[in-house]
Amino acid sequence: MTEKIYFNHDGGVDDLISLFLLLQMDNIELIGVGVVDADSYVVPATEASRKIIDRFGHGTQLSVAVSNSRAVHPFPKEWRLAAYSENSLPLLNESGKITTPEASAPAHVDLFNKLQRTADPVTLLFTGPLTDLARVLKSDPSIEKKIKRLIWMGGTFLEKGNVAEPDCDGTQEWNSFWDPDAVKTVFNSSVPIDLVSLESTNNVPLTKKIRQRWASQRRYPGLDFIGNSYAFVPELNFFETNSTYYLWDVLTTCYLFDPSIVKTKEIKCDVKLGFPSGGQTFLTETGRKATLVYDVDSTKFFDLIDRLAKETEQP
Ligand code: AGV
Ligand code: CA
Repeated sequence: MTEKIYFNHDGGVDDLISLFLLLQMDNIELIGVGVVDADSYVVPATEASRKIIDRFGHGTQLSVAVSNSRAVHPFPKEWRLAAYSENSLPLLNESGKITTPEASAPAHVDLFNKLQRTADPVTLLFTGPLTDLARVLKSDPSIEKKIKRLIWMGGTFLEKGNVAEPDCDGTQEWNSFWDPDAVKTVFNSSVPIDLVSLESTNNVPLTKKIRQRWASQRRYPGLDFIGNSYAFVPELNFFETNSTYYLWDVLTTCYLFDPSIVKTKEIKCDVKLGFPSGGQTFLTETGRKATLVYDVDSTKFFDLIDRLAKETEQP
């Protein structure tokens, strides 16, 4: 049976690649897409999403909903700008028009409506902040029963997160830091959660070697799209910097397709609120249950990306 998926992302380079990969998966049915103004500017990120569905969606009929959720802690502008580059890729602009429409409702309402109308429970894939989901759960807690599970790229239980801002203590992961209260609201629900946190994503940095692997296969349009998209962000060279890119969301999306590429364990966790640790996720016996993805078989992972991207079209 195909699994119904609603995808809420925040327009980063790996969010958009995740959308492309989702459209290649034959074991899922994508029922909705929402875009948040977080690690991107939402206008180009939404247009790019619509163009990716047009170009790589194999005729999938979808609309893309724009979120009106706003940051508690905004992302650095330098990172958000990549959405303009993505939206300008010649590969996405060959036809000069966009067919996939923008949804009429804002993203949290679009999600709510789709959950209300569904007969079978839906799996939620979130690769940005949880704000839209928190708003849905607050507006009607009984909607929970329509959610099969949430797969979220966010949080970390390591000592060091990936936020380097003056108003935090450096323990947070960015998607959690953007809106800590939203994480708390979702943790307080009884929705089953799979967390793809920095524990596993730290094992899959973007490297020169992986760029070369994609470049040498650019005759496949899907791998050309992936290689061009990652060209907008820096790889890991000699040491990690604040901008070093990892395959955070792409790992999360591939885990949905094939959980055998990762290792998981059951945990109990909570999230801190307020200054200076707001957004820090931590383990506690009194916390909520979650499944933590903490390791990945990188060979299987990169092979899977190739396989999905090559199936879309032969050169
Ligand atoms: O914390 C990881 C999340 C993922 O959803 N994002 C990027 C991925 O889309 C935020 C982020 C952390 N470090 C970054 C980020 C960086 N160096 N560049 C861009 N975004
Ligand atoms: Ca993201």
